[in-house]
Amino acid sequence: MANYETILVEEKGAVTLVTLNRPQALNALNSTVLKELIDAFAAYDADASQHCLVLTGSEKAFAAGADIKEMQSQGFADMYSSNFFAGWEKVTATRKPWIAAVSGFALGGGCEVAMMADFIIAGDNAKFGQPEIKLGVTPGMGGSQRLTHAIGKAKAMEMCLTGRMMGADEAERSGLVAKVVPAADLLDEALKTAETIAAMAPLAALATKEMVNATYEMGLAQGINFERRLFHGLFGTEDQKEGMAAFVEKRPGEWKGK
Ligand code: CO8
Repeated sequence: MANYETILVEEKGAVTLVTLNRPQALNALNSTVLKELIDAFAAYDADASQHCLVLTGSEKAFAAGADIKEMQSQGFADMYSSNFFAGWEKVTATRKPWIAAVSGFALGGGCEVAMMADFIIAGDNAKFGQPEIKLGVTPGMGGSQRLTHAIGKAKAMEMCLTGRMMGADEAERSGLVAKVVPAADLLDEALKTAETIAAMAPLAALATKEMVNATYEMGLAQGINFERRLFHGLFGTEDQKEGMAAFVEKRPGEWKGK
């Protein structure tokens, strides 16, 4: 397993656990973190033994944002010519499922990375926010779009314009997180959920992710057609035969990923 400077990567059975590990900066996302996450996520996607990934931080902070100290001196030309933050699209291109397990602060880029996950499980101490306006900028890693899709315009606009933080209960009520668990149980709960997903037919998991994400890009009729085509396609797999035979024979399915 690769040796990283700012993240820890462990394999727990079929689940990859990635932990952001810059405690001195509350896991602020600098270019090293991005580079290492791109590498770790690509390795996960390519590893046939791994079927779900959990991304987490520390108890105090999932991530307190993009690294302000790294951005501070940059000008427009630096940002524009390097297409700053475009690398995150490589993380969102991950085809296999992954979960963000959020404890403590998920602010700015931290909230945005959590929202890149397929879903978020939050500790009851989680705090989400897009405080960039307080720094004289705006969300820059998808926050204005993903937060609005997740919680609707009124709340997203209020969050982005005031920079206020949203607690875990409000985040669950608003549809930002899938579930809230006691902070002390967060990692166990997230790993348990990841194991459940990892035990499913791998091709069906890929297709599920692809079709749910298509909602963001397609109208209803086109999206339903897309879903149906993927559904039809799964009838060409051995796992569909196995899954339906296993149901009829009242036994668990044994997946081949074929
Ligand atoms: N970047 C760099 N360092 C940070 C960051 C950050 N985002 N957040 C915290 N740190 C550092 C602090 O500077 C401090 O370091 P030091 O001890 O060397 O001074 C250390 O982490 C601990 O932080 P605090 O002492 O501040 O801890 P507190 O418990 O007092 O406060 C907070 C915790 C409330 C989370 C506070 O740290 C905070 O407000 N952090 C900044 C939150 C923020 O504004 N995030 C948004 C950043 S901007 C962004 O994510 C996207 C920008 C989009 C730009 C688009 C460009 C294309």
